[in-house]
Amino acid sequence: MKKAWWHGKVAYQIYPKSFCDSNGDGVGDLGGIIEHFDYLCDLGVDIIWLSPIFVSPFVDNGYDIADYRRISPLFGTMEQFEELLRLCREHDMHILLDLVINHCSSEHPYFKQALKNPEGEEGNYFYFVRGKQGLPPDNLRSYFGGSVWEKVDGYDDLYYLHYFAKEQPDLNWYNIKVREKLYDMVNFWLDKGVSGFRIDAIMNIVKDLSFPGLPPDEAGDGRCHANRMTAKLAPLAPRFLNELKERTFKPHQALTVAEAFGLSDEIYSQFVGDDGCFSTVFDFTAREKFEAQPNYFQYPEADVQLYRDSNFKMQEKSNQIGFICPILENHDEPRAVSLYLKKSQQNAQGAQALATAFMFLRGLPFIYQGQELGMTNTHFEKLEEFNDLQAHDEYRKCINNGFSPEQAVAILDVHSRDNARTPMLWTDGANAGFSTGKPWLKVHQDYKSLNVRTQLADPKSTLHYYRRLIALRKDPQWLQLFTYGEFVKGSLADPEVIDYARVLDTERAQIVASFKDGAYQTEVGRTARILISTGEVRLEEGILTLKGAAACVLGF
Ligand code: TEU
Repeated sequence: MKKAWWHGKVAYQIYPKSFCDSNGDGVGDLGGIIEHFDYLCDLGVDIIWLSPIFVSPFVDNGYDIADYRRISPLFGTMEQFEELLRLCREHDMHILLDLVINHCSSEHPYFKQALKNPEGEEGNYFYFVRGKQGLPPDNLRSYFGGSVWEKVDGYDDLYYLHYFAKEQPDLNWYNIKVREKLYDMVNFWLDKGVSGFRIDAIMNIVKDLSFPGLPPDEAGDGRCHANRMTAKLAPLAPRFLNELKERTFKPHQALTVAEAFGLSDEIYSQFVGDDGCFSTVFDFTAREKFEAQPNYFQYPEADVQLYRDSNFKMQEKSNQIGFICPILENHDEPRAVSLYLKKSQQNAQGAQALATAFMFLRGLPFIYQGQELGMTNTHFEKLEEFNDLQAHDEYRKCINNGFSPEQAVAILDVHSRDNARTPMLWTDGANAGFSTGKPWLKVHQDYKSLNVRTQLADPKSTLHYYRRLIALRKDPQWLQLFTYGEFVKGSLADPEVIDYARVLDTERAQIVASFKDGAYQTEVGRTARILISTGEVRLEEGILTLKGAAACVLGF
C-alpha cells in the first residue's frame, strides 16, 4: 500500500446544524464551529468532515443542495468558511466537505428550468421518463418511501426520478455536460483548500436507462427498494467514478471517503485501495443489517456481537485491500451506546468499553459529534418532536401496518435518525449551551451530566477517555502498528466479548473489551502490559480479568 498523508489520522464528523449556534437562531453554524475549534484540537482529531453547508431548502437537512458553490446563510458566509480553512492549516487539520452529487434539490435553478421545459437542455440533466401502461416507468421504491418517480405537473404521463425525497431529483450522470459541471464544482472547492470529500450516496449514480424495475421485495407494496438496483449495477459504477477521480481528486491528492453500501466481495477492490475509485469507504456492514429491512418496525435487535462480527468481517477483508473507515455511529444512525449495549451498560462505563473496541480497528476511524461524550439516544415522546422526513414516513408506515400512534412513536424513538442529530451538549446551562435561542431539535434529556463542561471537570469522564484513546492511537511509539498493522481476530467464543490484535512484523497489541455482567478471564501471556484501560481490569501473571463493561489495550 502506498503511503498517503491521511494515514494514521483520526477523523471527526460535524453535523453543522447541531454543533453550536453562534447567533441565537436555534441552528448551529460555522461561527459555532470556529468558536469550538480548540475543543477539536484538544480532542486530538485531525480531519473534520462537515455534513452539507451549502444553500438548501433543508427538506433533507442540506442533503438537498440548491447552490453547490455558496454557503447557506443559515450557516454563515464564505469568509467564515475560509477562516475555518485558515485555522485548519495553522493546526495541521483538514476539512472534508460533503459531496452530494447523486441528486440535487428541486430548488436548484437547473431543476426549476427542467420542470418548465423537460425537453430542453436542463431536462436532460435529470431523468424525465414516460410511464409504462399508465404506470410509472418502474416499480422501484425510494429510500424515503413511495415510488422513485414523481409525476410532472401539466403532463399526462411524464415522470422524473428521485431515489430519495421527491425534492431530491437524481442527476443524469449519463450526460457529459452534467459530469463536466460537477467536476468544475469539485475543483472549485479543492482549489479553495479543502482536503477532500465524504461522498454521499454515490453508488446510486448508475442507472439502467431502460428502467426495467425489479421483482417486488418483502414490503408487500409491489415495489422493490432502489438500493437493490444500486447493488446490482455497482460493477458499472467505476466508469464514472474513475473519470471523476482523474479529473478532480487525483491531481489534488484529495482524500475521498465514499458512502457506499452493498459492495460485494468480488468488486470491493475496485473501489478501495491504491487503484480504487476512492481512497476509502465507510464500513457499513453493521448498518446494512438494518437497512436490508424495508421498515423501521422490522429492524432487528442489535447487540455487541452484531457490531463485532460485522466489523471483523470487513477488517479481515480490508487487510488485503486497503483502508476502510470504521464507525460507531453517524448522522443517519441511532447512538451506538443505545443501539448495541444492553440497558444496564448504557452509561459511561459501557461507552468507554465500546470506544476502546472501536478506536483501534484498522483504517481511518470517524468519530461522530457527541460520541466522545458517550451520548445515548434522545428520548422523543411525540411525533411533532421529530424533524427528519424519514421519521415521518416511517410513522405513516407503522400506522398503516396496524401499530398504535404510541407504538409508532416508540419505534421512531429507537430507530430515528434524529437520535444522532439533537444538539451537541456543551454545558449544563440553558439548552446545554448549544444556543441562546430555541434549538431546532430537542435537547438530550441527560444534558446536565453528559455535557462537555461537566466532563472536562471529571478526569474519569468519557470525553477524557476518548482524548486518551486518540492520543494512544497516535502515540509515535505505536503509530506504525495502529496504522499499518494487520487486523487479527481473537477468540469469538463469547458473544459479549470483542477481542482482536494488531500485528506489524514483531510488534503486537491486543484489544479486549467485555460487555458481560460478570467476569471475563483470558490468558494473554506474561509479556503483556496495559497501555490503557477502563472499568475493572486486572492483569496478573499473564491472566487478564475484566468485570462488567470493561476494556483494555495491551502492548507486547
Ligand atoms: O444516506 C444515503 C443512504 O444510502 C441511506 O442509507 C441512508 O442511510 C438513509 O439514512 C436511510 O436510512 C445519505 C445521507 O447520509 C443521508 O443523510 C441523506 O438523507 C441521503 O444520503 C440523501 O442525500
